[in-house]
Amino acid sequence: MIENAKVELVDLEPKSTSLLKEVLTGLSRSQKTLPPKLLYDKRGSEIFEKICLLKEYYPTRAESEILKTYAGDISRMIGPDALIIEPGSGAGDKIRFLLPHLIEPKGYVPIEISKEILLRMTEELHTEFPFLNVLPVCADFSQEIELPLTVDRVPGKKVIFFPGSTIGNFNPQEAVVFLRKFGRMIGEGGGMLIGVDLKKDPEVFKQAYDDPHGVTAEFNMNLLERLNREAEAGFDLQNFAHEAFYNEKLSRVEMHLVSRIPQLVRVHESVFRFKEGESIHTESSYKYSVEEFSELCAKAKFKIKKYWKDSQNLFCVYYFERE
Ligand code: AVI
Repeated sequence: MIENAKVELVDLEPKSTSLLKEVLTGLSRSQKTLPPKLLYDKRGSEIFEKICLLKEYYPTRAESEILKTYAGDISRMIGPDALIIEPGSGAGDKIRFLLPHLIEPKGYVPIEISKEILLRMTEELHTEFPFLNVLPVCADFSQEIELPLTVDRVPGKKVIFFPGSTIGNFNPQEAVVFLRKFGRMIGEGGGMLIGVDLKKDPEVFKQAYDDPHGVTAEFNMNLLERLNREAEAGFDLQNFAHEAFYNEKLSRVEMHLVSRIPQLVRVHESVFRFKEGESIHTESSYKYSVEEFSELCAKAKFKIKKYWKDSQNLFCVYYFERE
């Protein structure tokens, strides 16, 4: 336990895996890849916040519209006495739409890797919702997390809140494994409120992931700057370009960094050869129809109860219960 003036949080001490090892492994593959989580260093997270404000990046707007419009209905589906658990809560922007509508919630458990962000949002919530029991947990939600006893023993139905279509950044097999982890965390009868992007006209994806303002390009290129700093790499940013497209066959938007020229790039003690046009795959963002996503969740023993779409049918928020 760590004591702060007002806030008491449970620190599960997130372990940092070796960035260099992950980078060398990814760049050694025939299709060079880098783990998407590396996009989110401090600057990457700031650029991502800018992406969320872009007119072209509809998911944030559409999901917020759903949560605002249907907060009452969603809260009735969740029911009374729920303990809401939000893995990767960040600044907790989206839970704020629901908090005033939840029926006598037992508490809110934000799980966040950044202690600084977690402490700040917990203090803000204490001020905005003085009667809400906030139980912050500092942990990396991508790892297996066992809820601390102080949280696990809180009576009431456990409900995962996982907005933002973050589940789309896992491939479908990984997503099932991940959802099963959530299932173990909440137990039988627990709930899951999850926001997921819908399939649509690929041109809409192109605008959202290769925006005309160049913000997404900056987000992707920042990864190379990070490697230059943190992995002793020698990427010349001028020699790479951001690319994003919808892979219809795999139902996913792919982000790549494409080599503009044939070149050799040093990373620590290794050297990697790039042909002209060869790419590093940096992120996939899977898109699902309601039927496909419900089937995926069924593999993790989640049964669909209800779903809500925004007025333009761009995005979907689902409520599931664990069988
Ligand atoms: C965080 N994640 C759900 C975003 C997405 O849409 O896949 C990340 C992102 N990448 C480019 N733009 C936004």
